[in-house]
Amino acid sequence: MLKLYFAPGACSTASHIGLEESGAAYDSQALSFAKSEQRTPEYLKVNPRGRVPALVVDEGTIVENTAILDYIATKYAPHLMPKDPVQRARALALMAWFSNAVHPNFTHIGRPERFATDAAVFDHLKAVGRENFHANLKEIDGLLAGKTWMLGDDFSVVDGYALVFYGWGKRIGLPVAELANYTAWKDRMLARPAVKRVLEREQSILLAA
Ligand SMILES: N[C@@H](CCC(=O)N[C@@H](CS)C(=O)NCC(=O)O)C(=O)O
Repeated sequence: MLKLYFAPGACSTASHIGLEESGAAYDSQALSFAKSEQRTPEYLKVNPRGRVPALVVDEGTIVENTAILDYIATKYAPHLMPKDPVQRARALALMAWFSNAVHPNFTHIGRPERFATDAAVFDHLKAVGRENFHANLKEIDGLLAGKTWMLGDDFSVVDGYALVFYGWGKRIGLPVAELANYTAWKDRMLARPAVKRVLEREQSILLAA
């Protein structure tokens, strides 16, 4: 049996959507960051880094959205990743970029103390993070031009990951509605029953007006 550990509204929404779209049976547990539940001794046994998502499978625990999403597609839902090697490499490249650039830019806004010890530079780090994150959202908007889904005609696990950042942009008050391609794609995402179920379970800001 699979078990997903997630936090509502966190980057783990990507894996949550991937699992729900895959149709695989899974159990899940929500952790509250407000209560620091990602740092309890019980959870640190699951993921010693104290981060979500973590997916417990028969053989142990898988962490990192990119790895979890690739695992889900490979094992349960091959239609959620491209079969062609070049297209598959492009899907992985997008998820790697989400993980190593887009997500850390957002982290600068909420957790500047992770990038500097001098509190005098925190406001600067927040401002630069916000600017860089906004630029990333604009780049995603450009990538979606003329496409139905992130990779083109076929929905994939990359789509669930891209939705995380639209929600975060909305949360911090960036003018996401101005991003025409990204917003139209977000509306297509919200029309998918599996996506809607996950967002309702997580009480996502994406469902608010
Ligand atoms: N690159 C990792 C990032 C994991 C990560 O940083 N998750 C955040 C939530 S978005 C977390 O668990 N934060 C808890 C904390 O920092 O205490 C992935 O994609 O899985």
